[in-house]
Order: sequence, then structure tokens, then C-alpha cells
Amino acid sequence: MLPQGAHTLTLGLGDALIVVDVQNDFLPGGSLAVPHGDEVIPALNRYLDAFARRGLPIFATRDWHPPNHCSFQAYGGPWPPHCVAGSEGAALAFGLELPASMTLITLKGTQPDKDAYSAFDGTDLDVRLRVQRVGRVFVGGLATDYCVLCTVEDGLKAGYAVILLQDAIRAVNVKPDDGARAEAEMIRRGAIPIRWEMLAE
Ligand code: VGL
Ligand code: ZN
Repeated sequence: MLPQGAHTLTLGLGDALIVVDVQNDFLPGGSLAVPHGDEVIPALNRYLDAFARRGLPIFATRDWHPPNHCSFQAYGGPWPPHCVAGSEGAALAFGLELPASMTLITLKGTQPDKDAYSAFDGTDLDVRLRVQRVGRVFVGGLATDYCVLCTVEDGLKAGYAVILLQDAIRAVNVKPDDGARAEAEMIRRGAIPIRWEMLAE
């Protein structure tokens, strides 16, 4: 049940779903595990089904680094090795129900000397969205305080309306309130937070 007065949101033409970096290395047991990262999988599956049933486009991004990537500690970066291109850790999470026929995959962070948290950074995502006449993107996945944050910020800068799937994101929380701060920042910049209950049938 929705609280009285709450708004609902109807999916339609021009909407797209962006699933950010739901990859094994970001799940519990992975090399850069996001606490409770696996909880985004069932949450995203509901949105995936809603978009698929309406024939709306779905984009899945993958962090996809060379073994000598600059974000890895051995090369001066902040992170343990993760999402090495082609590795099991870089594979999309088992159980994530991406409809193969309508999902487009975007790889990012593929250059050794350049990190890319945003799905728009160094990719053709903007062009692919424009080709499909997308005006509004629904963003969920991992991690709230890095790739989701940067993807939402770049989406807003590129002129998209951005809906933040608040029940389908989880944070690394290097500092304990990083995730909460990132959410507040995305909303401050214009992202609209929703939860599953706010989507109209
Ligand atoms: C990410 C840290 C390093 C992310 C990627 O997907 O949020 N975080 N690489
Ligand atoms: Zn990375």
C-alpha cells in the first residue's frame, strides 16, 4: 500500500533502465564486495521484468578493467584488483534476469591509465540512448557511492530525467555515511528517488 498522497510513476515510451555494474566482484565474496550487494538482484529483477514486459530498452554496464588498471592498489589506485576483463569476477551476477534480446551491454574502465566510474565516461551510452529516443533513465545497481553516483550525475548533465531506484542500490561505504551522502547529492542535483511501490502497474 502506498502512503496517502504519494505519487506513482507510469513507465512509457522514452524510458530506459540502466543496471550499473552488478558483477560478481561487487557481491559478497567478491574482491571488492559491496555490503549486501546481492540484495540488488531481486530488486532489479522486478524492474527488469517491468521494462521487458513493456518492450522498453535495458542497458547493463560492466566495470571492465585491464589487469594493470590504474585504480588497482598495485598501480597506485585505491582498490584491490576487481572486474578484470574476461574474469569470473567481471561476469554479470548469476540470477540477474537480463532479457538477452533487449539488453545492451556497455563496458567501462577499459583503458589502463584512466578510471571511469560513470557509465557515460568513455562509452557510447549517450549515443545509444539518443538513438532509442530515451529521455528518462531509471538507474540502479552498484555501488551507490561510486558508479551509480557518477552515472546519475552524468545522466543529469547530459539532459536526461533521472529516476534513482532507491531500493535497488547498495553502497561501498568506505566511510559509513558515504552511501547516504551520495543519495542526498543525487537528489539535490535533480534525481527523483523511487521505490518499487511507487511504480504504477
Ligand atoms: C566501482 C569502485 C571501483 C563501482 C567500480 O562500480 O561502483 N566502484 N570500480
Ligand atoms: Zn572499477
